[in-house]
Amino acid sequence: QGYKIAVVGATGMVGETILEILEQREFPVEQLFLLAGEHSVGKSIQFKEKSHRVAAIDEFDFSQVQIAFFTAGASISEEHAQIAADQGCIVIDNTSCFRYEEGVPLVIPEVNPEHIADFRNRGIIANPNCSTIQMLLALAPIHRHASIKRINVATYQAVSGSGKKGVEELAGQTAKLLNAQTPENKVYPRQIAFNVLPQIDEFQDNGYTKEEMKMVWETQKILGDESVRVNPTCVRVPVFFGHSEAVHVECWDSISAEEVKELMMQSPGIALVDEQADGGYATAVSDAAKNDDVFVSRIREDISCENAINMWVVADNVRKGAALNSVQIAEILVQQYI
Ligand code: 2RA
Repeated sequence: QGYKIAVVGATGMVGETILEILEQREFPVEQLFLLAGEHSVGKSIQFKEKSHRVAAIDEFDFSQVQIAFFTAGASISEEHAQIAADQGCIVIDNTSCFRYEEGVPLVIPEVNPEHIADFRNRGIIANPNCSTIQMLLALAPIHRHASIKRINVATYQAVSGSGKKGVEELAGQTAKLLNAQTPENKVYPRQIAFNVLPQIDEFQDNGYTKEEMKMVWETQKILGDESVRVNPTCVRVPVFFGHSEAVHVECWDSISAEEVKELMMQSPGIALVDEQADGGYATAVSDAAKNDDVFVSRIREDISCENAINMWVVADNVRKGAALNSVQIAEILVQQYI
């Protein structure tokens, strides 16, 4: 049996990767509808060796499909996603539009697949933010084993998190600087080439950025535990693909580095790369980019605090951080619900 699928935002980086992953994982697509905002209408995209024309979302009747992936930005989701769900399809939304709404499940398939059943409330399932997904893939087994009290995390996030325009800005600025020209900042408020920016998304009233608060709100919702405290600093780095995170986790119960390594080895979706030797750890470029796993390295007990562990977590932000996670949600939907 095949399914009728729509991809909204098909020409963006995440949309393109969703199509690539649907094909790679042989998702049973019977019919595919590619949709986008006005600027991309009429473009042609290949899927399974067939060319598909991108159509306008405004004219689309979503009752023709069973699943619609939304990945065209929060304003498009705000305008169209609930209408699409009301027309009868299940929306898997990749934006921040519905993540914090009650009744909308926020799902990482390896962590809280049981929440998918709540799609029945609104017809919408939200995909978490990339930096939360990779962190919780590594931390959920620890939470189940030793009950997490507090998470301290610093992220090192790739420019592909801002889509194609982020990648173009880093490439363009790098080329200009290497040719002794002055770069322009269009996407980021400061130069990103050869630099590190302690700001992702807009500032909130409490002095944190929205990207940082996403890690707080989403962790508590996905783990179903508002007592877990999260203290994040989110940083943009001049890396094209792959977010890295230095994670420090403090637990209520005792936990050792050996136990964490054992948990990581048993957990689906995680690759443990942890040799105490030069280069014996995962990095964005050499391990995470273009891979599906979340890589965990540098697991060690905190020498300054009881029941606490430090670790390094790296993943492809466009794949597991967005497209793959959405496709995995769709796989569970078709296997168990529709
Ligand atoms: C970023 N979190 O890396 C975003 C992408 N969703 O900018």
